[in-house]
Amino acid sequence: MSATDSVPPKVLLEIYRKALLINVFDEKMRGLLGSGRLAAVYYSVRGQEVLAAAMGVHLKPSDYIVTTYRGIHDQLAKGMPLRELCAEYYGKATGTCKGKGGPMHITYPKAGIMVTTGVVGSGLPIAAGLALASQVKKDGRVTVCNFGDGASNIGAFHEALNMASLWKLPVVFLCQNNGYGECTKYEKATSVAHIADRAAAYNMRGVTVDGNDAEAMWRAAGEAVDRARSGAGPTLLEAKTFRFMGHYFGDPGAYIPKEEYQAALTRDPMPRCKAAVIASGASTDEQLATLKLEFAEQIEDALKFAVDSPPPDVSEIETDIYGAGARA
Ligand SMILES: Cc1ncc(C[n+]2csc(CCOP(=O)(O)OP(=O)(O)O)c2C)c(N)n1
Ligand SMILES: [Mg+2]
Repeated sequence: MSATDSVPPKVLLEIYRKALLINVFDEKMRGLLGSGRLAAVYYSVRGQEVLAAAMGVHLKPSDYIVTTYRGIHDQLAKGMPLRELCAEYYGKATGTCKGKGGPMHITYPKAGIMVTTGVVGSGLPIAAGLALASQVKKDGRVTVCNFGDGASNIGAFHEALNMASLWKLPVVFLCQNNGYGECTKYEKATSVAHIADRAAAYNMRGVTVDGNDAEAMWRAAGEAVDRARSGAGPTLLEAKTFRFMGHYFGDPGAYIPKEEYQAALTRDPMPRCKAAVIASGASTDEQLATLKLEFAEQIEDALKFAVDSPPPDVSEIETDIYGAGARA
């Protein structure tokens, strides 16, 4: 992968497929929450679909990801099965964590989804640890650590980047800079214009990219993953993006100036990516509309599976919660 490579039409379509699944899933979740059919905490990924998809196409099933509460885009792009994902949201025994983790802790090692955490910044040292394990075991895996712009102000970010750089760990730190940490605008909380500028402090490669541009994101993600896999060390990759739905489900986002929101809408990655796919000749408007219906059906199936599944048995209350011997 080099900085001048252009995305093959088939790959562009694969990116859009992943992004569309994420987009349809996100919309469905918001519908369920709004109508009271699901009671859960939910952090919409609307606006961040394409960057996750463009990273996802570079990853092997055996590669690892770490993500946050705002993580369904990263999880679905990595290959999370819909049924287990939905079941975990409903707290059912068939969920990714047997219904005991919930939305904030989606973890599915079978697809390399190693940790989802609600503690801001806490994923970075864990990702460095996973990458260190891969380096020691020489298993060829790459770890991608997803986090927000706000997380880059947490101490753990700096500790993890320092170690990862020093030890040339096979990890990509993907900062999804959506312009806000909760209700606080980026500029009010962060001292640098670009998060990627912070890489210099750790002698690390830092790259800023338009995360809403499928091709640019695909290229930057590919370069970072290739470098990590080849032993050239980590990258701090900053994808500039925007979240359209507020911090949590129910947040009206009144602190976002109207003009800023309108300007962001003109850069919405979904229509941009769709137009690029159609222009590339890889698909048509009609085919993509059919695909959307197929995804909606798959999601309905997964939701039915979740609703019909049993809750965890009370006898399981301490199973998988404490380490062996922790209660002895
Ligand atoms: C250590 C810690 N401090 C504060 C919080 C409360 N909190 C939850 S999300 C959030 C904002 C994080 O913003 P960012 O990293 O930009 O991620 P985004 O939500 O925009 O994806 C904060 C402060 C937390 N969960 N953990
Ligand atoms: Mg943010």
